[in-house]
Amino acid sequence: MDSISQNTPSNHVDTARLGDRLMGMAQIGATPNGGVNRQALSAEDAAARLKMMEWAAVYGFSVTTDEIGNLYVRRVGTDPNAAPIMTGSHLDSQPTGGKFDGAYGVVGGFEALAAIHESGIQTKRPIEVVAWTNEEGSRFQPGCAGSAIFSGKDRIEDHLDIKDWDGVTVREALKAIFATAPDMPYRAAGGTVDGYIEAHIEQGPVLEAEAKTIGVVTGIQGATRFVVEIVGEEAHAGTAPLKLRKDALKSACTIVGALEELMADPTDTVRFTVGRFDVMPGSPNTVPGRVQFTIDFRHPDMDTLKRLGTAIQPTCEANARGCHVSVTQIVDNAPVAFADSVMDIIRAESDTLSLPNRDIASGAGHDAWYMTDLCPTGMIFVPCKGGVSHNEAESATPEDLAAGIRVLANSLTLLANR
Ligand code: HGY
Ligand code: MN
Ligand code: MN
Repeated sequence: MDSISQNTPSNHVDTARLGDRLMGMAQIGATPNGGVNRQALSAEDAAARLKMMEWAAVYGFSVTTDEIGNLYVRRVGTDPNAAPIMTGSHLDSQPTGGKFDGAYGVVGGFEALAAIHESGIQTKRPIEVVAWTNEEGSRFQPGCAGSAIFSGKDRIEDHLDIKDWDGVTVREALKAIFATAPDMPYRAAGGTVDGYIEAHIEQGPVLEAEAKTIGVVTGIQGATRFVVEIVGEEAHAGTAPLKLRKDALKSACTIVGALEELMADPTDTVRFTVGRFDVMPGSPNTVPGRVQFTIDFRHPDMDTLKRLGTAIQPTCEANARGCHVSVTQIVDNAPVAFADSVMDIIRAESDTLSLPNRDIASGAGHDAWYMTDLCPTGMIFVPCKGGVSHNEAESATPEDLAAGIRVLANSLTLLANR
């Protein structure tokens, strides 16, 4: 393994600077409980992108965007025709998100680029840090919009007319984002990439429990998402006899109970979540006529994902209690395995830096899902406190965060000189 012998970029990763930038980013959309709410394509998202542009200008890195608003910060290589090496993650967050989910991969990716720059190493290939649009899928469903369009799995037309919960479309939200940086150069989403590594907090308890600093991520489990709509009949809470009601809420509760039974798993491997549940019209004295809820269902095994996934619709229909039920699948991501060649580099660089590490599978979804279709892809995990994430209490130590970026900086440099 040709590791970097001379002035290695990892020596230029600055723990304090990385921490300051992460805390600076966390100020954008900061919530009173110490988390962030930076919804995709919101004013907060726009402010986060502008901050990336400010940092990029200091180093002379170029910044471009594409039709779905992905943001690319690029350091040129010596070979202008060489396909880039990319790193990155997302700046959008959950409504009660933490400071590090996504932001670590973007701000940390930038720190790696700055460290490579300060080391004076000229890489053959350009290196790009990307902030992917709408990874979380909490405002606009589904998520991973930016990486899915970049990889060609989705077309931009598949996303532009998607509405958020207030009826705003992606198209309208994008227009507002582009207006905040009208002179930003454009490029088409997509193109050849020679390698991708994403740094992310683990969002689980394993690394912390085993006192490992680096997770060499082996892949991501399969994930599916469904939207269930139940239509009954509004009625007067005081007059309508129960036997005549088509109560969408009661039907929804029966359905969710039946789905819980379907998904019961003594090995605790199935991940089944009803995360959003809307009751209409939502008046205390009107029998609910419509309920819409989401199902997020994940599993590492493709057959189980298929078997249980195909049982969702009939289970909903069998428990409709006289209401009309429709089930729409909006995410269907098979499990992915990362490239051995990238995992080997991450592992070797962790060992070179004497960072305790282990292989680990990702339970959470990431933009790296889609990059596996394009190029050798990998991820670097670092521990987070108690494995807590998608929660305002999410936290990680400056030392672990910097260690992950040291491995990233050296790994990107090796890939960019291949
Ligand atoms: O849902 C996920 O796995 C990711 O955090 N958006
Ligand atoms: Mn994330
Ligand atoms: Mn997330």
